[in-house]
Formats: sequence, structure tokens, C-alpha cells
Amino acid sequence: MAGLTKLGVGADPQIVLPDVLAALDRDGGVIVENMLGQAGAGRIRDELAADFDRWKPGSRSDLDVWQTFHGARTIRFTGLAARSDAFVQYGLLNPLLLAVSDALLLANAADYWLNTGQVMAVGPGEPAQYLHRDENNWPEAVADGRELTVSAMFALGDFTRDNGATVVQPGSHRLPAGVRRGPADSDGEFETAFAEMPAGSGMIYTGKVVHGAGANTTDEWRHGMHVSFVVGWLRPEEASPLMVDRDRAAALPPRARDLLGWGSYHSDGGGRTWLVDFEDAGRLFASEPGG
Ligand SMILES: O=C(O)CCC(=O)C(=O)O
Repeated sequence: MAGLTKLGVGADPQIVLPDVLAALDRDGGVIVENMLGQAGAGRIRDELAADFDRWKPGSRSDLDVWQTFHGARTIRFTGLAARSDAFVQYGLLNPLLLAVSDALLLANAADYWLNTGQVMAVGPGEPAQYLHRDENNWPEAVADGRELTVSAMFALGDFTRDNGATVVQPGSHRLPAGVRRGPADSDGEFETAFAEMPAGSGMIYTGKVVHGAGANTTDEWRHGMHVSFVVGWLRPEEASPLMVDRDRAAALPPRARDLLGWGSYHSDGGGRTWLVDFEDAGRLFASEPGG
């Protein structure tokens, strides 16, 4: 069985960055222990505990395709920046995930923003999710050699093969652009790896690699948190500024605000989008009178 490379990160993510990028280039995904840290994972879980208790498992969609994708025994919710300071500190502003996104996405865009931050708590008895590529959210923009999105699946609790660790097909990111969906063992073209990792770790992966949540055959929940970025010229999956209101945004660091869509996009070619009164949305937070 193919495995994913496992690395560890210390205080300076730049040290491990070349190894992370090499593993992503080779396999499309890489596990980084301590990416959130035990403390970060613990604080996020504590701050989201009431939401985990409140949300019911299952999809909120009427469509079969989404019900299957979301899973009847999986709890999912978004809006994490509105709910948790620790999410902002450890997830949204995660230094290694930002460094990887700089390296892969700034080749194709002047900036990027949050695609979505969501928890995926896979419950006992949940079958494996069908495999997919995240970049197919934007089929019109998908192209060979162009990275549109970078993701991390963070382990808020231990990920094991039995409790639903993310399934990855290493090397599948090299397949030609196109929709790839199906059960984990559908084609046999690629070997399957399981992102088994201790709480506080993250599995970084590109939008091109085929992956999905594993089956949970245990009687425990698998607590995961997905954080992904998308190039600034595409519309993200999650409407973050509709979830994070202006007062909440004002309390966040400027980079966090930009990533959440409370800033504008300035293309390298001079075009500007997502403006407020013809100027950068960041001016909404300027302290000068009339700013
Ligand atoms: O929960 C996981 O391990 C992966 C989930 C996933 O890829 C998704 O829902 O898009």
C-alpha cells in the first residue's frame, strides 16, 4: 500500500517548506505532524464544542448527490471564523498552510482567499465518502499545471484507518484535468493511502489529488477540520463575509480579514475586483474619520 510522507513542523515553517513542497509535487498530499499542535487542536475543539453538540449529522441538501457526499452520519458546519478565535489563530493563519499556498497559488494569482473552513466529524458507521478532486468545484477554470486551491485536513482528534482517516490516492494529482469521482476502490489505477495522524497534525493536499473521507468502522467520532484557500479571481465555496459580520471582522488581524473576503483583489494586470465604492474593501476598517 502506498503511503504519504510524514514530516514534522517546528517554530519556523520555512525550514520544512521545501520538503513539504517536494512531497506535494511527488504525491499530491503530505502529512505534517504538529501543524496545529495539541494545544491548537484542543482549543478549537473546546471553542466549537457547543456547535458539535448542536449540529445534527447528515446533509442539509435535498439532492441525493450531496446527501451521499456529505454522509448521513457526518456532522459538518462552516463559519468557523465567526465561532472560534482559535480557528483564526491556528487554522486560518496557519503559517505552514499560508507558506504552501504562497508557493503554489501565487504562481496563478496575485492573492488567494479562504475557500472554506469546515469541520467534518465522521460518525460511527459512516461508509467511505466517494473520492473526488477539490478543484472540480471550478470546472471552467481547471487546467493542467495550474493549482487553483490548496487544502489542509487537520486532525482535531487522532485519525486512524478505522475511524475514517482521509483516503488519498498519491500520484493522482498528475492525471489530466477532469472530473474523477467514485468509490475508493473503483479503478485500481492508484494505490490508496490513509492519512493516519495524531491530533494536532495536518494533511496538506492540492486541489488535484483524488481523496475522500474514509469509512468509520469504530464507535468513536473522527473529528477533522478542513481549511482551504482558492485563487483570488475565483469565487470560494463558502460565503465567508456573509458568515463573519463586520464587527467580528474588525476585531481580527488584517490578513485574516483579507482572507475572509473583507478585502479586495488587485490582479497583477491592474484589474481590481470585490471593491467597495471603487476602492479596497479594507478601507471599511480604516480608523481615520470618513476612511
Ligand atoms: O473528511 C475527510 O477526511 C475528507 C472530506 C472531503 O474531502 C470533503 O468533504 O470534501
